[in-house]
Amino acid sequence: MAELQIDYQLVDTVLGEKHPEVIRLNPKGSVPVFIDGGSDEKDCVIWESNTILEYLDDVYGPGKLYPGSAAQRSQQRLLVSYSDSVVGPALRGQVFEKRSKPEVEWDWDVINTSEKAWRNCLAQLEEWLGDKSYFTEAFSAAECALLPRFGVAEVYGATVYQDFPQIASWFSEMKLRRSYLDTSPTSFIQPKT
Ligand SMILES: N[C@@H](CCC(=O)N[C@@H](CS)C(=O)NCC(=O)O)C(=O)O
Repeated sequence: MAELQIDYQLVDTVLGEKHPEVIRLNPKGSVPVFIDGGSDEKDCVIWESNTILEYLDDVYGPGKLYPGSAAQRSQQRLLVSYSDSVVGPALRGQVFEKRSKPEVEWDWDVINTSEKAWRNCLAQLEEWLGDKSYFTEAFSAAECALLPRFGVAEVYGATVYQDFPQIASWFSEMKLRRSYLDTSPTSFIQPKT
């Protein structure tokens, strides 16, 4: 939404507690849940991030999040799916471990397993990116899906740069985008003591 410069209202959920509206609106109980109240019909409620991206592109920026040919758009959809089903789960172990316990109690086996899975993702992404500035010909939903993962990786101390020069240069460029500056996480969520 920041990328498309759409006004939006964020409703935060408390870590570890399901917001009653999330339970009511989403049978999976996951976030994000997106509500577009500006539609002519009734409110549009969407609860999968890939479907949210496609809806935003359809309604607010035709071709801005999914630009290019059918082949390019299919690559963008594959990258969004990879971000959701492989990259997110790879990082989850270390993020959940670090935010749920004080540092002295961290289980380094969990963190190291997650770090290894994340580095495998970085190696795969490095190959797909090659020497391009974006994963496909232009900035797209692929960047929108992947960049928040990198923001989270960075604040939780996962590898972001080492050994992956193409990804390092892509990320340092992407970090300058207004939408990234406005939405990226700036601090690690501390466990409750
Ligand atoms: N495929 C879903 C994944 C969403 C997801 O895993 N959300 C996590 C937070 S990042 C969540 O809601 N976890 C809490 C839960 O599932 O109870 C999407 O893309 O929206």
